[in-house]
Order: sequence, then structure tokens, then C-alpha cells
Amino acid sequence: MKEINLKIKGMHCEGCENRIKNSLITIDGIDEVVANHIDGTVLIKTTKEVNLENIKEKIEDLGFENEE
Ligand SMILES: [Cu+2]
Repeated sequence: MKEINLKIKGMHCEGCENRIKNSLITIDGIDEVVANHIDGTVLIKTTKEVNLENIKEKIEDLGFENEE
């Protein structure tokens, strides 16, 4: 199990958290997603190698911004 931590701009409520969770959980290899709109973090637990660019793209497709 590997963990990826992302800083995401633009989450304002639980609804935003859920949109990110529901989108990322569909990616093969992602086991769990914990999004927190208060501190703007997304924690992703993976069971195998995942494509980080693919994850970031999905987040941006939803209208959120990745903070580098
Ligand atoms: Cu929201």
C-alpha cells in the first residue's frame, strides 16, 4: 500500500470532496480516497502503481486545481 498526498484548490464542501472521491476511486489501483475541503488535501491509498498525471487530470476535469 502506497500513499499519495495532493494539495487541491477549490474544494468548498463535502459535495466537492465526494466528487473527487467518486471520480478517483474508479481508477484501477486506487483503494481509498480521503478528501478534506478544510485543509485542501486529498490522500490516495493505492494497491499498485498508478499514473499521477491521470489522477491530476481527473481532478482538473472536475474543475479543481492541483497545487504543486
Ligand atoms: Cu462543494
